[in-house]
This record gives sequence, structure tokens and C-alpha cells, in this order.
Amino acid sequence: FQPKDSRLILAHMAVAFTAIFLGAIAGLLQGLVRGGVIDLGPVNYYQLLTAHGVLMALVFTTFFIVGFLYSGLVRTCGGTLTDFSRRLGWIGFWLMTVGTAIAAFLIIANKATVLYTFYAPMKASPFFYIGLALVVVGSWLGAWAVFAQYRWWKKEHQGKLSPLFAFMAVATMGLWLICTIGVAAEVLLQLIPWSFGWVDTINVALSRTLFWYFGHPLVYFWLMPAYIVWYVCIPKIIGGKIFSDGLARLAFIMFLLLSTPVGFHHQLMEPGVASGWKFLQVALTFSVAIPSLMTAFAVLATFESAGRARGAKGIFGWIRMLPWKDVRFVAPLVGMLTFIPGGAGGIVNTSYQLNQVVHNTLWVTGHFHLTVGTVVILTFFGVSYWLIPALTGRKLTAGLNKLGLVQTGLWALGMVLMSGAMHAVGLLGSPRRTAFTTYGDDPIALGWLTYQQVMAIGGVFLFISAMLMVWIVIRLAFFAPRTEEGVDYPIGEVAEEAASTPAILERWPLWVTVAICLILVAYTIPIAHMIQYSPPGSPPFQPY
Ligand code: HAS
Repeated sequence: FQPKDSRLILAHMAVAFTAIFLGAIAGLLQGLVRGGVIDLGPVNYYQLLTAHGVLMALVFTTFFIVGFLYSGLVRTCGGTLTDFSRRLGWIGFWLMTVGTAIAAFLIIANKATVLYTFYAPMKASPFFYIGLALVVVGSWLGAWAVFAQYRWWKKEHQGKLSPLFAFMAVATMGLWLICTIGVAAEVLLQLIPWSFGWVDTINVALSRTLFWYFGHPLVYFWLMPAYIVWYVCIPKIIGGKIFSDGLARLAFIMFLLLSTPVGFHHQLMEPGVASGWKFLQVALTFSVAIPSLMTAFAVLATFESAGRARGAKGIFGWIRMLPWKDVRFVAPLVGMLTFIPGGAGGIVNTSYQLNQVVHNTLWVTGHFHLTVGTVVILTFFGVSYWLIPALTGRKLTAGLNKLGLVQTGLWALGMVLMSGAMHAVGLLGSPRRTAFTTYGDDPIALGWLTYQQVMAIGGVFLFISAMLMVWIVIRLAFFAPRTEEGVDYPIGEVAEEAASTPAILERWPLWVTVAICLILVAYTIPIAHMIQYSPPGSPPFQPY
């Protein structure tokens, strides 16, 4: 990497890991306050929960993803960012950083205790929403930087299929642009005017709908970069080949099409949406599981063919050939394995009737700690073990690799305990996002306590693992021995027999048009109903 590119990417990583550090502290504290173990006086449970959710789920992911996508574009599209992309990248970075700082300050000041989902009727300081708007606009510039680099490469290589990494980066950022329009509309047209007091009431159903229009594709914005790692980087790390370039691209196009018109599966218990529209979006949700199933198939096929190419025998002999001592492989692998129960839980969530059992219980918290909190985050941690050395020219020593394996193991153990207990106690009816003091001495709640203790023990393992990760990142960035050999940035090659990809997969205007049509079908009439039949509006609930 040229230093000017490294600096930009490392700046993103620095904010991302600062967010992990602070977010993990907030996570531990909110667990202890919720469990009634400590009392932090004026610092309340909801405030800590907001800090934890915003820092981990919104700040860490966005900064990491933008930085990671730049790195892959440098590696696969020309060796360096164009001046234009780099300049856009820096402006985007500063807008996101300033926005994050404003939002974080207001959460600390207890002026934005509205949880990471921040829809009405909970109301924050208007400046919190302005901070969030800056983060979104900054990320749009990041998306533009990605598109510009991709277009530059396409111009230089007329008629050629783009590198798989770049194609996937464009699909990810395309999805991001489409879905952030919802949250931008909610923030600009509803939340800011309402929080400044320019209007007295707010259409709550619309606010939640615009949020979830954004909130579900958001989870695929987290997942797709993890899939980039599984499809493109892992084959190289295990010494194999990408199973099928065409299948990988098709999966990403399916995410682009199907990720957005599904937000109602978060609102299945809401009265303001007619059941026909919920049914449609549930059907689309089942469809968006298909590219994940395709990914499971492709990744397993890559593993198996890599093992067989090295002489593995028998049905499962290839499993032994995988690099079990390499943290760059093991951390994402634990993420993949976690997606088997995590994805199954998602299917449960979206099954209309089952959603009535799990909605607003700790089951859902368990679900997303498996998905974003393990599948995605462990894959990103796995990336950090080679990306930071590649950027700083330092070496992942055998000692740090071993420590990485310990860190991954602690995360897996912590998550099995915490998320397992969350799923179980959720089925017993324990609500999510509710402070201990509200109902802690109720006889029913007493039955939940053992699970909550298990959750707390799991949380402690996770906290230790997060701190270990931050420490390893600092070592990799500043103290690990320098290497002259250059650090491998793993980009896999496509298996020869699977290299013929239909060019139609790269016709972006076509896919974006289909995506917009699906969104219009799924959302136009229900949103029109929400506006037409909305009650005069709800008063705000001001939690501070
Ligand atoms: Fe979800 C709620 C449905 C996936 C995140 N989800 C959430 C929330 C978050 C979240 C954050 O329908 C909470 C939001 C809030 O605060 O209220 N989710 C789904 C469905 C999927 C799904 C159908 N979710 C995710 C992913 C997330 C994520 C991914 C983050 C990254 N989710 C829901 C629903 C709700 C919900 C409802 C609302 C619940 C409520 O009532 O509030 C699907 O995309 C899942 C498909 C996945 C699969 C698994 C494929 C398996 C793979 C691994 C293969 C393993 C290999 C390893 C290859 C079908 C790819 C083998 C190796 C060897 C060596 C053998």
C-alpha cells in the first residue's frame, strides 16, 4: 500500500476500534446495571444501551466497512486510489467522524437516550440527529469514492469484467445508497423538525417504517463485506480457489434486489400495516435467505475442493486439510458456523406466527448478537489480523496469531453462553430493553435470573475478548516487528472451469431499476395509507 492510501484506511480503522473499545465498556456496564449488580446513579441503563448499540452496531461497522472496501479496491483496481477517490474518502471520513463525535457527546450528556434504532416517539436533541445525518452524508461520499474508483478501472479496462472484490464493493455501496434514503427522509423530514419544536407531533408509524426501510438492508450492509471475505479472501488463505465467480456475483445482485423491500418483518406486530403487505414482505424475506444459502454452498465447495486438491480422502477428509492454526481463517470460520443457528433464528423471526412469540423478547437480542455480533464481527476481526499488518508493513507474529486464536475462542465461548441464554430466556418471555428495576422482584422474573447470570458470565468473556482484540490491533499497528517481505493481502483466484460469468450481472442500471420497482411495490400503498389515515400525530416521549 502507498502511504497515502494506508493513512486513509488506517484512519477508518482507528475510529472503528475506538468505537469497539468504548462500546464494549458500555456493553459490560449496561449488562451489570440491567442485572441490578451495580448502580451508576445518574447514568442509566437506557443511556448505556444506546451508547453500546450506536458504537458497536453503527459506528464500528460503518467505519470498518468503508475502510476495508477502500483497501480491496486499492488491491484489485489499480494499486492505488485515484486522487479524486482519495479526496472524497477524506472528506467523507471527517464528516462521519465529526457526526459521530456530536452523537456520542449527546449520548454521554443523556440528551439522546433513544437506543440505536432512534425512531419516534422517543425524542433526542436535534443535534443528535444532525450528527447522524453527517455520518450518513459522509458515508455517501465514501460510496461515491468506491464508485469512482470502479469506474476509473472500467474505463482503463474497456469491455472487461470487473474484479470480483470491486463488483461486490459496488453492490454493497449501491445497497447502502438505496437504503439510507429511508433514514435520511426520516431524520430530515420528521425527526429534526419535530425535535427543534417546529412541529408538535410526529407520525410514529411512518417514522418506524422509514427506519426499518433502512434498518433491514443495514444488516446486509454489514453482512455483504463479510461475504466478500468469505468469497474472495478465504479461498486464498486456505490455499484454494473461488468456487464460482458467477454464483458469487449473482448472490450479491440478489442482495441488492431483495434486501430493502422486507422492513415490515420488524413491524409484524404493528397495527398500522395491513396483513397483506406484511405477507408480501415476509415472502420477500424468505427470498433474501436464498443468497445466504448459496453462499453456504459455495463456501463449503471451496473448502472441499481445496482439501481434495491437496489429496484429501473420504467424505470429510478435506476438513482436516483446513488451516486450523491460522487465526485469519479460524476467526471468520467461527463466524460462518455461527450463522447456521443465527440464520435459522432469522427464519424463525420472520415466520409471522412465531414472531408473535419472540418479538420484543431477549430472543431477538440473542439473534443479533449471533449475526452482527459474531458472524460479521469475527469476520472483521479475522480481516484485521492481515489488513493492519498489510497497511503498516508489520508482521502477524506466531505469538500474536496464538493470542488471536485465544481471542476468537473467548468470543465464541462468551457468545455461546450469552446469546444461548438470551434465546432461551426470550422464549420464557423475558423482554429486551427493559431495566432490572422495573420488574426484578416479580415472581415470573425471578425464573429468568439464572439465565441472566449466564448472560452476565458470557458478557464478561466477550468483554475480555474485545479488550484483547483492541490490544492486538494496537500491537499490530505500532509494535509488531516490521517485515521487508510485504504482507499478503489475500485475493483468491477463480477456479478455471467456473470462470465464465454472464455479463448481464454487471448491468447496474438494470438491477437498480428492478430494485426500485420492488421497493415501490412493497412500500407505496402502505406508506400512502400511513399518511392518509394517520391519527393527528403522537406526542413525544422524552426519556430524559
Ligand atoms: Fe435478523 C431482527 C430476520 C439475518 C441482524 N436481525 C434483527 C435485528 C438485527 C438483525 C440487528 O424477520 C434486531 C433489530 C432490532 O434492534 O430490533 N434476519 C432475519 C432473517 C435473516 C436475518 C430472515 N439479521 C440477519 C443478519 C443480521 C441480522 C445477517 C446482521 C448481520 N431479523 C429477522 C427478523 C427480525 C430480525 C424478522 C425482527 C425480529 C423482531 O420481531 O423484532 C436471514 O438473512 C438469515 C439467512 C441466513 C441463513 C444462514 C446461512 C448460513 C451460512 C453459514 C454456512 C456455514 C459454513 C461453514 C459454510 C439461511 C451462510 C461450514 C464449515 C465447515 C468446516 C463445516
